[in-house]
Amino acid sequence: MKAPTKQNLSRRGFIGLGLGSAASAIGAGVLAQSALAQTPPEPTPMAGMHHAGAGDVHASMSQMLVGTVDHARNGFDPMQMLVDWDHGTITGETDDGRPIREYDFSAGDVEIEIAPGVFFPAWTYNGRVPGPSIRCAEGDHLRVNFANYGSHPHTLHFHGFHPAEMDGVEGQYRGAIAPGEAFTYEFDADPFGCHLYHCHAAPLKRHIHKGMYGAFVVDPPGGRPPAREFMMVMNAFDTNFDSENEIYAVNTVGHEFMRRPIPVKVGELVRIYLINVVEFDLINSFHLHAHFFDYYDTGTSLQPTLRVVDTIMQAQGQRGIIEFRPRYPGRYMFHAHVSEFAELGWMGFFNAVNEHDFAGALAEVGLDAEWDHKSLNGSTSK
Ligand SMILES: [Cu+2]
Repeated sequence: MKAPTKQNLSRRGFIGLGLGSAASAIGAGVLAQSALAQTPPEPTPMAGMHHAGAGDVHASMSQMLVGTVDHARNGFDPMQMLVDWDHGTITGETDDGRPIREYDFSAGDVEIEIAPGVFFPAWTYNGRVPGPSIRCAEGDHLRVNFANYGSHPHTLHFHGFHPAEMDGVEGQYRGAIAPGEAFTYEFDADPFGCHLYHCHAAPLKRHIHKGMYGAFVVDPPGGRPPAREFMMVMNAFDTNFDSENEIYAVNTVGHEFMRRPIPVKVGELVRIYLINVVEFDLINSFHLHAHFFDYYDTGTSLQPTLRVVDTIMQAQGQRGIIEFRPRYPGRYMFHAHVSEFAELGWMGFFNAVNEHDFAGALAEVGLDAEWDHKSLNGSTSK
């Protein structure tokens, strides 16, 4: 076996790890020590971006963060993250005939742009924040190959039923996976619902707020009714490390959906898998303008747990499914019903249009038919 070189363990190397060739190099379970060569980025100074200076920020942005974020440089786009489910690769079958779904995860240190001109030294899964949006069907057998290319020990802790050995908690069983090491987590996807995974290394709040989390959606047998589906992780960033957040968002980039409203069609069912991972603040919330929705707490039931509401709240780690139908054409805000979060980035628009205007609404925000297709075909239940 060819040993990994320093070059293929670079940032691009670890992002690409899931895509084949490099994966075979970790079969032995230990990565070359050159993985340790990565140096963590220095914290970026954030003049004026702390709470005390928030008034200045607001004055300069008149309710909105000004400018645009370079998604190509980041390597991910919040708009694509709404629909880019990772279904893994079916690599076989269990003895009792269930699919074995395999996923590749690599941890690494990456600087990301979380608002126009605001950079954050993140710890990532597969080079992105949030990490890949895992999607599968209830009962699938999952194999999650995890390799740590980062500068700190990390784990993968999935919410769901599984044996203790697969719980991904530092100090327990296999525990934290050290830099340069690898481990495969293996368990059944159960129960169906809207779940999450995150790192469970100490100190937990630091590992989570640095960006180590993502969606874990398990489809029920038979699936849910057809809908346009979006994955939204409510997150936030403490850019000056004072244990308070300076930027709030859905899918990492503050006010992205203010700049680029999310296209939806009048009358269609819209389903949002909503997950709150915000550290340091006790409660987050989701409010939709001019509509009411049904809410399925944790998504573990096919019956709504709340009907006809326009605001829900989630503690950290809480999540659920929102369903609504746009009634009239127009732009409708959605945001945290905590004004501070909304002003610091957690606010966006849906752009509800009639069928004949939909292609235009897509083009306006740089989207195409592929995005439309993905938003309607994310489910793994057939
Ligand atoms: Cu970690």
